[in-house]
Amino acid sequence: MERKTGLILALDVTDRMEAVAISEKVAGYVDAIKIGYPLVLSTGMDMISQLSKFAPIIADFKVADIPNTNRLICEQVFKAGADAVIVQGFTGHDSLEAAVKLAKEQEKDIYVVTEMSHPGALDFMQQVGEGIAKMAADAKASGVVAPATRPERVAEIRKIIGNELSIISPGVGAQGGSASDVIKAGANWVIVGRSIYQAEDPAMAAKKLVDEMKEFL
Ligand code: NUP
Repeated sequence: MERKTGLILALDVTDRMEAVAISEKVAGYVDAIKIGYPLVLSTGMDMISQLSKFAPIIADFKVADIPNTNRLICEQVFKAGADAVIVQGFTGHDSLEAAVKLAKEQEKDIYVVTEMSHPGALDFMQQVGEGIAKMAADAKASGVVAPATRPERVAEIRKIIGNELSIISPGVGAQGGSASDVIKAGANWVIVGRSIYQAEDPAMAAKKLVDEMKEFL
């Protein structure tokens, strides 16, 4: 994924026409569009190829299975036209390696969730976040997903993974995180959903975020 703006749209709407309309409006401000279960379950997998004409597509399916099933899932998602898949890291090295191997064969990307951005991530996930980050680096994943709600954790994770891997970071806006703060802490991209797609003017909301991050990229 090429970094031009540092912004990834999280398109968690459930209506096909709305998804296309928002993508059209913000395409000039985003480096990728992240879609997940809300949109794909309501509209179908062909939504991926339909939106891929606006920007590269990151499929946020948080894949979390045994190696063989991880590989089978990623195969289908890439076949549908996605450029990247988000997988969970807590399933361990072999599950991750199966996804990364397939992605490399197809010149696609795998992003690994280290610890999530919501408060409940402190219950279990945070304790293993650093180990997952190290595993993602060892497996040569393209990058990790780390929380904009905790820029200090993003800075920690950056130290562990070095500069080979990217950090894509959700939690800006609706979840309370700041785009410029997390970019300063070491994220390469922010992932933003509601603050853009629920805004009266999504293009303006996206532009504001891009302008805010510009000097720190
Ligand atoms: O830790 C994570 N936090 C998170 O919010 C990992 C994610 N993949 N996400 C996703 O990012 C979440 O599912 C949603 O699609 C997006 C954030 O959306 P919003 O809070 O900006 O609306």
